[in-house]
Amino acid sequence: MDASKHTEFLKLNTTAIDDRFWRPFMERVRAQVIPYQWEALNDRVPGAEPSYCMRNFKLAAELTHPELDYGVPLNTGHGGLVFQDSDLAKWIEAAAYSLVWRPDPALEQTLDEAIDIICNAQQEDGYLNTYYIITGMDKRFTNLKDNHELYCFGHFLEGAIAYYEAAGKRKLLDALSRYADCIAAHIGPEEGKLRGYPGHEIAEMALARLYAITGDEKHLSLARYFISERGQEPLYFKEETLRNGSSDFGWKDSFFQYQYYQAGKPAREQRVAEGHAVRAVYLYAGMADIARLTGDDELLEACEALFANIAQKQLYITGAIGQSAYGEAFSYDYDLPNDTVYGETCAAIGLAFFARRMAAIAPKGVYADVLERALYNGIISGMSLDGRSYFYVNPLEALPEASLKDRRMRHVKIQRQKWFGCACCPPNLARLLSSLGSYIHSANGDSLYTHLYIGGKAACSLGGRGVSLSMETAYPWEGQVDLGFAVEGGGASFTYGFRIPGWCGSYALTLNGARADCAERDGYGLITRRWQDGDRLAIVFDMPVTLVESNPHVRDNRGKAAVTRGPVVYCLEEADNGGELFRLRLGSPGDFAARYEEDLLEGVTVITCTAKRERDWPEDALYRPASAPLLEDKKLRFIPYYAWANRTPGEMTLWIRV
Ligand code: FUB
Ligand code: ZN
Repeated sequence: MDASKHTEFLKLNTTAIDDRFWRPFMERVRAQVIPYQWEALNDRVPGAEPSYCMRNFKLAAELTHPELDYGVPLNTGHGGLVFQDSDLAKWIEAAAYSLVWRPDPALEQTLDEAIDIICNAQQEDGYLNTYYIITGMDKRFTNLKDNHELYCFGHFLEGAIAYYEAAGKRKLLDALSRYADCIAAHIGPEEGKLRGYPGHEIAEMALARLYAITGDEKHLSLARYFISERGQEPLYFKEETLRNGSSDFGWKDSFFQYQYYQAGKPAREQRVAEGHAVRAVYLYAGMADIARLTGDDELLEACEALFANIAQKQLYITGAIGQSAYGEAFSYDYDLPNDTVYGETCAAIGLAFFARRMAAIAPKGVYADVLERALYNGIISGMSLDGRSYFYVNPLEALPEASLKDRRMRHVKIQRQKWFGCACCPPNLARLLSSLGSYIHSANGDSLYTHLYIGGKAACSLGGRGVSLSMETAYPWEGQVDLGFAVEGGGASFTYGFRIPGWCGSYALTLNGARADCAERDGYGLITRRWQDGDRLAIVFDMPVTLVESNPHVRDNRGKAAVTRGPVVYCLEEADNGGELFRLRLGSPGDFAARYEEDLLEGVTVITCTAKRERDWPEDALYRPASAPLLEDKKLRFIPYYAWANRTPGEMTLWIRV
């Protein structure tokens, strides 16, 4: 591994987003989503399924400290799912990031009060999980496979780190460090401990982040242990299941036995993404962290292979992953059905975590290309444009009647939902969007890379000098990016690398008003020079409408194309184009026109063209001898995929016959 190429993404507090496209999303999260989710966590949303989340913590605190009275009767049980705690953890994380973006003393006070309650629930030995505190501590750590204890720990640790970094307050971080010690006292390779690991990964990447703060080897080694032990024989999950009285999972040879948990093989031997998609990409992100921190080449090789498997064989054009509703899981290479797809919002978010970590290890365009694809399409499709409703499943083709009447399509909704019994996606979206500033640039002292084109400012140290970079752009609607360099002391020598998006066929560079050239490596344009204070670099990426086809192995897309422009993937909706979208046929890309419409869907570039539509048959038959179809002209209006289902509910399709 070439550690000299490693970079660190610039942290949230050294970047400031000021971007026409992203600011409304972040503002929605700050002004709508975070307050709404706080109400949901407190069971104060009329008509929504109760979350029980804060109630569980209050009850756990009362049970831990009998002198406390939060008004929850002691004889009530734990409410909601076994991993309900994670919803609060994600909310804390999102709220913390949003404080960096917009300080808010009232929100900070709400956080402090919630943290007091959480810490009051903590046990003497550091343990902190409301499900077991309420239902019986004797059962803790007995079902690591399914009961999400280490998952909730991981999410809480991420939340605690975010709040520490945002507000400089350590209370929750200290509580979680104690919880990490408690876990390490029970689980690990040493004699007398459980040789377990998380049934749902995330603790690995959270511990890597904790290690970055504490520098304490024990945090790194717990994370590394979790990764190294996974899938080793004797298989912990099998032994645990037998101990719990089930006969080897009940379903011998079933998919759920090992692969679902990415435990079919040791992590370093894994090459194909499999099992529950969110679990999988969270694991791979953690593996990438540990590979980077420990210089573990074997682990890196596994990460590279897993990333390539996803990007080349199991990735939807929208950045969605997890083809199968059964197990919310990966299925197999080139299986990319558009209507029955699962494509959980959390899975696309997890893929962004993985891609960002791989881009930090080695700036290669393929990583940030995937990050960008997921961000502009299959991630933000998860939230309505008013920030009040969410998709859990993100189909690429939707038919209202099928969602209503076909059981195989029951998971596919054509309207976003207000909340979910299993509400993993909305707070995940909130934490990603409010931390977007930390996905844009990475640096390593003598190089600065821009991975995403998002307007705003960033600061770091390069060539021994403080450098601040400003970026102005109307991306993703326009391909022009204007960069301004402010360099302390007048100048500094360093390499500036900008990603040449995979979708871009040609681009032009201007440095201080004069045409410029650059070296190209691994999908980045590189300019090494002595940068002067006030230097300006302009990049113009050509952004034509492009018809994209998929690899011939992808059976569901044969004879079809998707319309894209820049990083944005487009779709057709019934609201613009009428129903039975499957009857349409596209013409050549030359027919397409792109136009920005300020008043549509909060401002989007739409694409129009004249296509063909199959006419009705004169006869009332289901079949007839094949003949040349009768076609009529049909004007089409494409909208960005992420913005679908924000108007009258109806059909949607992304892949269209050509
Ligand atoms: O199991 C916790 C979360 O709930 C997963 O990440 C999601 O896929 C959902 O199943
Ligand atoms: Zn989810």
